[in-house]
Amino acid sequence: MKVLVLGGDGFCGWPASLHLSARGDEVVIVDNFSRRRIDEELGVQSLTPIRSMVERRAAWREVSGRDITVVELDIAQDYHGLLELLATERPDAIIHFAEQRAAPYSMKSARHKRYTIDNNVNATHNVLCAIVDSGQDIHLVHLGTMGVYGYGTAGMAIPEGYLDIQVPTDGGVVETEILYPTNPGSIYHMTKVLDQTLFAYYAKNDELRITDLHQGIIWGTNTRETSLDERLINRFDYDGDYGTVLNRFLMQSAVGYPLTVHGTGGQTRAFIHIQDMVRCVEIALDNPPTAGDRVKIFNQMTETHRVRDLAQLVAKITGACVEMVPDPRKEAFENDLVVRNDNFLALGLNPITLSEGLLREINETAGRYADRADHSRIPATSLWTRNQQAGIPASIAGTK
Ligand code: NAD
Ligand code: USQ
Repeated sequence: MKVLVLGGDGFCGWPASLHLSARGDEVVIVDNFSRRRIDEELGVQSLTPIRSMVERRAAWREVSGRDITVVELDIAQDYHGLLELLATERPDAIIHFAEQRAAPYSMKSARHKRYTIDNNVNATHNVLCAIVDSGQDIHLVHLGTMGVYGYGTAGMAIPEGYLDIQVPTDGGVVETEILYPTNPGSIYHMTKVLDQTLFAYYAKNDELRITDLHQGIIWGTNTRETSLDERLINRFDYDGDYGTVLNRFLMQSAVGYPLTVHGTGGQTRAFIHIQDMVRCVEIALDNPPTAGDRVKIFNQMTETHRVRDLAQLVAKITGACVEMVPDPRKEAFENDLVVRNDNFLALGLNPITLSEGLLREINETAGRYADRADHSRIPATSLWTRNQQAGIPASIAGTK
């Protein structure tokens, strides 16, 4: 199958591209390298020494004997470039990873909010519009987020996208189905809610074949393919804007920084290992909806955990100390989260669990590159409102 991987230089896109190339798919990476420019803007680099795309591609050719095409293109801004690319490449499927994906970055300032909305919503709409304009029957697989649902469950397990409801009418109770009500917790998460509406519209009006993967927080760094050669190594974000919670805890334990639990640490979130992410993308590609179907939604997660429990688990394995810090986000102090993920399990996903993988991640990645860490970039300082405070540990600020 020929696959365009939009955002193929990123944390998820790079390992997904290699995984698909390894199984024999023809892969075309499309990226504007904005994520590497954001590293410069924030003055921080991936903990792992990621190589340029030129080196990555050459290394993959050397290691696997397979080639990946790379196209530099801004899919949010260059609609005609995207349309031309579809005409020349004629892909069977597009995987869309190309969005600004950090909630804290999206809340930094008015400029960051506007950039995130502009980039993400335009990117998604351009892709949908170009598929229709091209006249081709291309399956679109999009990486969405568990955060579209919010993280409360009203006592029920969160279904995969759709909620069965009963509506009282004059003629009696009518049974119907709606998209699960949305409750985004940041400007970034809101862009994924807007994406959902774009998908529903294009599936209905143009009968596009669309799969939306509501993904939880990824943990881990490397996959089978990115581990084959150090030049293929994946990025590892640890800074207060892009680092996600479990990878931050792994890195903090490796560099001797207190594990920064925001607020009470009562937030429960959904998680998935990066190797399972690439497997899920493969499964989604191989099981497309039929033209005219509603958007196919999968919850792409394998476990749920409370943040303070994760911190305790990492502390137990490594001896790190846990520190409660102010929560820079406006979010629930405590929430429970139960999620259905039957679709992927039924299609053959065999999840990697935290208990199997944590120690390996610490030894192979966080510990190995610990000397590349800039400690000043660790605390989360982007505030959701003026009433929040930066998540700086008191022991580091010197106030304890
Ligand atoms: P990332 O920032 O590492 O990768 C995104 C890539 O897209 C980058 O290489 C960036 O340069 C590119 N890009 C952004 N805007 C673009 C544009 N307009 N044109 C072309 N390229 C553009 O992010 P990631 O962690 O790989 O996430 C990929 C997707 O998965 C995102 O949509 C994100 O919302 C979703 N997701 C990620 C996680 C996670 O934990 N990392 C969890 C759930 C969902
Ligand atoms: N948290 C801490 N300490 C930290 C970092 C985070 O307690 O040092 C807390 C946060 O306050 C939050 C939770 O951990 O309650 C999760 O934060 P996160 O940064 O790991 O995850 P989030 O901001 O939700 O975003 C990440 C990805 C995003 C993806 C989302 C999936 O960056 O692209 O969409 O996970 S989900 O969370 O399921 O919506």
